Amino acid sequence: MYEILKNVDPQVYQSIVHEIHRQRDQIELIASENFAPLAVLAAAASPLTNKYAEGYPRARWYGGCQYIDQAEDLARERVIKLFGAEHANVQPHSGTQANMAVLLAMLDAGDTILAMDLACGGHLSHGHPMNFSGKFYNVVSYGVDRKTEQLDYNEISELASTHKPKLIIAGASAYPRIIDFAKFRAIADKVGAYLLVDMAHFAGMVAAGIYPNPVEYAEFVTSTTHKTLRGPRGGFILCQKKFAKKIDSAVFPGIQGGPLMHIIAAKAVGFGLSLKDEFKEYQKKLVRNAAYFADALSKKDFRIVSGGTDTHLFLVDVRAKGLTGKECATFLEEVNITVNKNLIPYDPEPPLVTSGIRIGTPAITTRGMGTLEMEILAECIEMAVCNRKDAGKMDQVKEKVAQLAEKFPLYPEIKDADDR
Ligand code: DSN
Repeated sequence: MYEILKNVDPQVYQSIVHEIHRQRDQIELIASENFAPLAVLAAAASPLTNKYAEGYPRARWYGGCQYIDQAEDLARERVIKLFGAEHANVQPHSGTQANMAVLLAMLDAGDTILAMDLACGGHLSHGHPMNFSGKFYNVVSYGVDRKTEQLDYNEISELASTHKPKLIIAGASAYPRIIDFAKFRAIADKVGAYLLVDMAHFAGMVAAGIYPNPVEYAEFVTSTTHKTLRGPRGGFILCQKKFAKKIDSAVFPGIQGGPLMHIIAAKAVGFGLSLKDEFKEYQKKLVRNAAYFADALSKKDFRIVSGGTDTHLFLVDVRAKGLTGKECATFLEEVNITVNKNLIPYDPEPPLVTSGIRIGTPAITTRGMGTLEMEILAECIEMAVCNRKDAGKMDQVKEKVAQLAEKFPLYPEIKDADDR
């Protein structure tokens, strides 16, 4: 598959081959990652990358767009069908750019937004002071209840009444519970605010009908395509028809130039696959795996933030094991288990240290793992954490992880990556 690259650019070829092997050999527990199907990779690597297509189907600035128009039409039609939306823009290069476009379309600089604090599970583009969203707008943050570690809708309602935001953002990057969109809608209506739901993390579950559909509640819904949705890396926006023009103009020419047509074609392929019954089964399985995994770790005295999960991810407070999140992630990487360190709510540690790790099941479920493997992985994590200074025991965990990786091969069709 990469034979041509091997001859033309052996250095980049090596980097790709090593990364394919890393993905095959490690157990990927980063909640925002997944393994895109080969058909998605094929579209993403196609000559559509060559085409400039500023504008939208049948209204482009360039000639020769008849075939890439078909790809963008397919992506839009499929994502509209998948989520029951009125309008879709599939051009945002990422989730952050999808959010940026909605804020640009609907707000003036200095307007107030109410959004979840990154430190409690929110996202950088929801108003972090170092992000455009925190620099251009007046941001009021909500967190989670200190005791339950879950959203406190009364607090959100009070903050909305006090600060009268023009737009409220619901959605998170590290919140394991189902978000009550009806409550957010009622709060937004009470203060006359727009509601934006960023469903990047749980979009796959929404598509499968096992998580409430934010399209029924919010004027704007943004997402990425590569997390639970298992498409190529990218973003999209869904909105009510009456906002379509504003949103489309905010994406182009507002914040982006030429769309990435190869990625839009790959999004179309991903959305097509998400419409199939197998995808629904996959989503049910990854939620079951996450619940089982969290429970298995909790039985080994790991504290699970908020007591569990309803979704594809959960947070583990690792302080009781005498570790910071950063140390825990490092020890796990030594045995080929990949996680990210993550702040837990009201974390006393700074963001580069943290007291927790975030674990997600999208990628391992794509590899075919089920509840039995969740039990094995929980054992591996406990063994690595408890025996981190014992090289012999760490080798044993590494071996167990290697057996698991071998049992669930990744991209076996990519043959020439075998010579490292
Ligand atoms: N959404 C972030 C994550 O969950 O990893 C990346 O921006």
